Amino acid sequence: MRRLSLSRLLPWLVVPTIACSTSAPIPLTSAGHFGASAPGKVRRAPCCMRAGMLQGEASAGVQWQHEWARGAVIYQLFVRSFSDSDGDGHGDFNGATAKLDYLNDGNTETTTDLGVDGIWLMPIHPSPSYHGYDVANYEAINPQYGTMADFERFVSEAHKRGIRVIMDFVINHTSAQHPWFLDAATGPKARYRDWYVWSATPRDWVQPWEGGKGPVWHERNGAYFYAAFLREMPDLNHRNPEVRARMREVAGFWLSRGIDGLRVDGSRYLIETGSNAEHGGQRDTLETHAYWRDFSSYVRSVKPDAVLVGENWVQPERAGTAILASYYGSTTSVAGGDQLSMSFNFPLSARLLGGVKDGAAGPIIDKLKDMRDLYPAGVTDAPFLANHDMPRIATVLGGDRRRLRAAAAVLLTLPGSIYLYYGEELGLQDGAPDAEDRDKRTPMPWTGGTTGGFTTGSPWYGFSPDHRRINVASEARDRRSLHNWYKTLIATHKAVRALREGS
Ligand SMILES: [Ca+2]
Ligand SMILES: [Ca+2]
Repeated sequence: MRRLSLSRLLPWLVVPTIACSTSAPIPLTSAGHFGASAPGKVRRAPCCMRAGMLQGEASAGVQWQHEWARGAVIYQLFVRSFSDSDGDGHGDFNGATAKLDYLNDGNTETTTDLGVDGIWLMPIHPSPSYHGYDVANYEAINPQYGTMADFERFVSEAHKRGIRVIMDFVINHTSAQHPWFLDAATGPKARYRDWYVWSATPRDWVQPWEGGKGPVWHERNGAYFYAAFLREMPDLNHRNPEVRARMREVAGFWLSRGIDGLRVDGSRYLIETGSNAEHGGQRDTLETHAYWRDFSSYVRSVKPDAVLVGENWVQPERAGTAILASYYGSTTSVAGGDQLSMSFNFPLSARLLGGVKDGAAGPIIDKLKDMRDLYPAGVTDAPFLANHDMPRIATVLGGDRRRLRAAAAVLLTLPGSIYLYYGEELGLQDGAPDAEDRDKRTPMPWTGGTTGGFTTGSPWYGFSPDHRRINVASEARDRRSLHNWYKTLIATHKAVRALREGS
């Protein structure tokens, strides 16, 4: 086991606002994996994980082959807000394809591109919402984003440049407009009735997260359906073998079209067994872990080099990290974990933001220690600063360039698959403070012009403030811009094996 000292690493990168409060080394295993014991040896884990392992250990599966993901830099892209090719004001696949060279031109000699290794596409399917997290047809492309041929060309052009493409897989629930739900809601004898979760009587459960107060049982035609998030997003019944088979089919449909991985939305909430208040049964259930073990085994069987990235949104404390650890599952029969191959590191994100804001590395180091103690050996982490559901980092840090540079430097020296949120590399802020989610998802400013080089028409939503200064064209020209700092950090991350692999 080699040792990597964060306090030695950071000054080398000239991080101006971080003051290390401790010089304690962060032990990592030789391949930069978290966990101090040998691969294959199961470390401390929550009881739900150990119980789940018994079943997983019985069936040795196909191994993951996604070594590419370790140290990869992946760019979260909202198609609607990235680039519009036809002037209707909504970003689309042809627009995104035209901008691929900005992300990675596939030529290692050039320094004009960001140099990312992958893209995470937020939902791309037909949906009644602008964001698409309520899918109305899992095997089609949102017509506002283009055609299936446009999508396939995007993936093929990305692959030509060495960019992998991960897509959002919204599996916990469908849209209330999905034909399955429209049928299910007609009555108890409907063909798709059992594809959703029904109760003849109302129940007083609430949303299963900290501070969750919203109701989750909603009346429709004299019965009550379960929806963890919103009435418009009814939960699928993943206990139903037909639903399980159908969602595997959906995953296979996209993996066979070149998709390199799935980002699974709401992955803690798949199968509910009782009220959260009384039984903790609306999240992290044994049944949910068993589901991911089965699903993971299926994905490995059809595309072993794919990744499964979980949105397990947990609290920043050590207990939250223990929950993330449990979603890797067992590493005994499957190296890297027999459930989700990684989870977004929400606890670390909170510590990164807090640490950079306060100029203190201690909370970050403490979290890295939690991970070392709790993660199974040999797994890959998925660190990030912020995503589409969180205030943008530039907003949190009040646009402070020194702190933004520090945040980027810490992020891009962490081991794991590193996720950037589009516009983060520019210092893009939210459209309005404390405003609605759309303000976290504003159009990408390519230039300082009225339509920002995003569209020739009228953008579907307003730009974030100051886009005449904060845009790709002007930052590309400025040697000292945040954009150029990101490019330098990504290039360094790729060139230095110790940064890429953490050892
Ligand atoms: Ca368009
Ligand atoms: Ca569910």
